[in-house]
Amino acid sequence: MATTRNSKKQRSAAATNGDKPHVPQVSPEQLLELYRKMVLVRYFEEACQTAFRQGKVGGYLHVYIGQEAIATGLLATIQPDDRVITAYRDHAHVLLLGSDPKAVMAELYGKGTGLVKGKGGSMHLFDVEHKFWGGYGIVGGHIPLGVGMAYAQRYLPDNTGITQLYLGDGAIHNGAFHEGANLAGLWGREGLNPCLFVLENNQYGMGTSIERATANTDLISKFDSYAIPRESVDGMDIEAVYEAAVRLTERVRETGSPFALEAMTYRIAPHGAADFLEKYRSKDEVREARKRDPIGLTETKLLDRDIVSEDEITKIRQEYQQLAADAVKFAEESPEPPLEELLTDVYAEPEAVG
Ligand SMILES: Cc1ncc(C[n+]2csc(CCOP(=O)(O)OP(=O)(O)O)c2C)c(N)n1
Ligand SMILES: [Mg+2]
Repeated sequence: MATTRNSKKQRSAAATNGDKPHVPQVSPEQLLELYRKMVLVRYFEEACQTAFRQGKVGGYLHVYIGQEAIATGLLATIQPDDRVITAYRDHAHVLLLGSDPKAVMAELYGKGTGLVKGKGGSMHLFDVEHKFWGGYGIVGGHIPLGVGMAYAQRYLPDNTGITQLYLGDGAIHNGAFHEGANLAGLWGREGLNPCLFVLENNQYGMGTSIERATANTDLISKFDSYAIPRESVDGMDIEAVYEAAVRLTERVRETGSPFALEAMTYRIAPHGAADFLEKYRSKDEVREARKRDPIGLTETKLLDRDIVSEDEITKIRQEYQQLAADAVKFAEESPEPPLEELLTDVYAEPEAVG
C-alpha cells in the first residue's frame, strides 16, 4: 500500500475542513480503531484487484481505494435495526459491517464458500444478517429500494432503524434517483423515511467527469428539489466523516426524515479493475489526489498526536496484509459450487412466494 504522508505544512492545511476548522470529537482509541478498519479495506481491495488482474476472478470488480474514510466513518455508527444498501462498489461496506473477509473474497472468486455461494460476485454481495442489503449493478437502481427499505422500517413493530443509502455522483443523474428522492422527501414529512443518503462524490462516473455530466455541478443541491436537507463533508478526513455520521444518523433516527450527506472524495483507483488506460484524467491529477489519501492523512494524525509509533503502524499494516492474503488463500483453496446448485437460490421457491 503506497500512501503519502504530508509535510508539517500540509498537515496543518489538512486539519481544516474547507474554511471551517472542525473540532475533533474522536478519542485516540476510536481514531486508531477507525484507522485499522480503513487499512483492512485497503489491503483487501489491493488483494482482490491483483487477483482479478491475474485472471483468477471473473465478472467485474470495482475497488474502494481512496474512499475508505466514508464507509468507515459512517458504518461505525450502525445500530441493531439499521440497514445499508449501495451500488456495485460494495466490498468495503460489507466488510465494515462484519462479514467474514474470507467469505467475501471467496464470493469474488465465484466459489461455493462465498458470501452468496458464488452466485453474486463482486457487484452483488448480500448479507442481511450483517445488515447489508446489496450490492447492485444497475446505476441508481438501488435508490428506490433503499427508500422503500427505510419506509418499511417505520412500519416494523418497535423498529428504531435507519437506512444508510449510498450512491455515486454518476447515479444522481439517473431517473431512479429523482423518483426515489421525491418519495423520500414526501414520506419524510410524516416521519416515514429514516433514510440517510450518502452521496459518494468521487468526481467521476466511469470516465465522465462531473462537468461533462451536468450543467449543475453542485450535486448535493439536487436534493433541494425534494425538500431533503443536506450538507457536504470532506470525505478524506475520517474525523470529519465520523463526526457528521454521529450527528446525522441521530437526526434521521429521531425525526424519521431523510437527510443527504455528500462526502467529497476521489477515486484513486481506476473505475474498475479492468481499466488500465484512464485516458480521461491526467497522472498529475491522480498524484495530487493521493496527497490526501485518507489512510495517509490518518497516519499523520496518529503520529502527530503520539497515539502510535511508526513501528506500530508497520505492524498494523502487516496484520491486515496477512488477513487479505489469508482470504485469498481460502478463496483459492475453496471448491467450485456443485453443479446441482446451478439453479438453486436463483429464483424464490414457489411455496416461499405463495
Ligand atoms: C443504468 C446504468 N447505466 C449505465 C451503467 C454503466 N455504468 C457502470 S458504472 C457507471 C458510473 C457510475 O458512476 P458513479 O455513480 O459516480 O459511481 P462510481 O463508479 O464513481 O462509484 C456507469 C455509467 C450501469 N451500470 N447502469
Ligand atoms: Mg463517481
